[in-house]
Amino acid sequence: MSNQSSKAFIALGSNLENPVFQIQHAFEEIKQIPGTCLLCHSSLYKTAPMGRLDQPDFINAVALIKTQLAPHDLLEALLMIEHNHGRMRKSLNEPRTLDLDILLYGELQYQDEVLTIPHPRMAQRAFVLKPLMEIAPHCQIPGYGPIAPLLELCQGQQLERIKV
Ligand code: PH2
Ligand code: MG
Ligand code: MG
Repeated sequence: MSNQSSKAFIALGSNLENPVFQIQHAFEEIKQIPGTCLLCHSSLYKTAPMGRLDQPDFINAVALIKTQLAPHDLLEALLMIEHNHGRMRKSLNEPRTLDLDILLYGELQYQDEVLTIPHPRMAQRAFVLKPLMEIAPHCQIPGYGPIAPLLELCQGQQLERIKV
């Protein structure tokens, strides 16, 4: 753990076993990650599935954290939370109790076998960009630029902010 901290954005998604509860519980668990504080999170959004369409709607949100963990240590902590939520991995894009993805980590651009930052599909997904817009409207995605015009290009994607 470093004594410097970085800001990072995390995407949360769930479409199994009371998704609203899964996401709210995940916020609490993110607060418990060592060397990490949850600065804020977006509202919850009900979103139509992308990729594989024959699955339930998702609940999605985005969180902003400040962390002393390096990206791979943060990833490990997030995978542990997914595991605690009973996440099973049988096939790609299957329904899930909880998905936690690192979207951005400071200004970092990085890629290896397990981790790509910025998240490689975030710039095309309204279910990421809309909650991100809510908490960080002026945020820029390294390599892509500001998020508002990217969100404009996602017009057809259905999502609805929910009150809980
Ligand atoms: N996650 C995916 C694939 N498709 N669709 C929605 N609406 N929300 C998601 O979180 C999501 C998805 C793979 O991680
Ligand atoms: Mg994902
Ligand atoms: Mg994931």
